[in-house]
Amino acid sequence: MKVLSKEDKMFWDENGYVVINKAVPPENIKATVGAIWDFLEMEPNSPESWYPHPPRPGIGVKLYHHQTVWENRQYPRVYQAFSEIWGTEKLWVSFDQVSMSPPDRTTSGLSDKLYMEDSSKQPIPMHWDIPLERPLPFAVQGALYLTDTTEEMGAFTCVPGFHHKTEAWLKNLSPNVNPRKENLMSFGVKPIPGKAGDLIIWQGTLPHGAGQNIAHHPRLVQYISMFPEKVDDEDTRNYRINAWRNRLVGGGAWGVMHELPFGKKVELREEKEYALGQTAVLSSLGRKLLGLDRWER
Ligand SMILES: O=C(O)CCC(=O)C(=O)O
Repeated sequence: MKVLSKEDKMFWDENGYVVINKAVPPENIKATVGAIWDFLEMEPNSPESWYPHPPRPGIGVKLYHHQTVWENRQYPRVYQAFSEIWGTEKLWVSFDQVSMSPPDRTTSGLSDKLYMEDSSKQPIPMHWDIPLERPLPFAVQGALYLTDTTEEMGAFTCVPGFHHKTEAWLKNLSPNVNPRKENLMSFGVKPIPGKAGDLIIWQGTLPHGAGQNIAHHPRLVQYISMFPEKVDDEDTRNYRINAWRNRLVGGGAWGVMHELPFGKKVELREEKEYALGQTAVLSSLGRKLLGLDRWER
């Protein structure tokens, strides 16, 4: 049974992103949300606990290998969506982190204005994660909403359709201009709302970021991407298995990038999850998505 309808595929081609509704079931969401709050040592209903001192460096949460995070990665509907986009079943999954963006607090209290013109106000300003040397590579990224997310709640934000123009835009920039420093907001950014359980998948050439949260509830997200397995790359396979088995940080924050020419392996580190966690149990699909078992050839 296909996950992406004909209309979804047309939407993907035209806009550079697509939303997969109910990509994972409510019990997965509940478990992941609980694990994130536990990991952060914060109370979901206690706003005072959301703003620790010293402040968190960003919205990212270094939870990579918890059982529930793996349950979402190995959920068949999530995998099916990526495999339809790539046109192959032989995929590996990235081990990206999760995030928690609390309502934006300025020194004078809760902010109530969405800064649609100033990307620097966003917790993740508009950017590309791919190298911008041409020809641009094909890469896909994904964000699984773990909370119902309105436009004002720090929704994923992108410039729909710009993936068609990125290459030409780069070509026309004068050589002394850094494309990553340009004001991407002027291209017409759009926040993409969604329900808990919705998975947004986007193309790497699409400028994107996390919007500012001016609502009253935190937004929680798990980042998930998949890419064709690296056949015969034993080094990367062992690196991935080690990261999963020992719950190490660094193994896949750039998982998607390992496919790309500039992808480099980040040194794996033992942090909080290493001490706290247990190695996640994988399904037969999960074992293949990690690289523990090989896809049939
Ligand atoms: O959190 C989001 O909505 C955007 C995430 C993002 O910018 C990224 O994964 O590169």
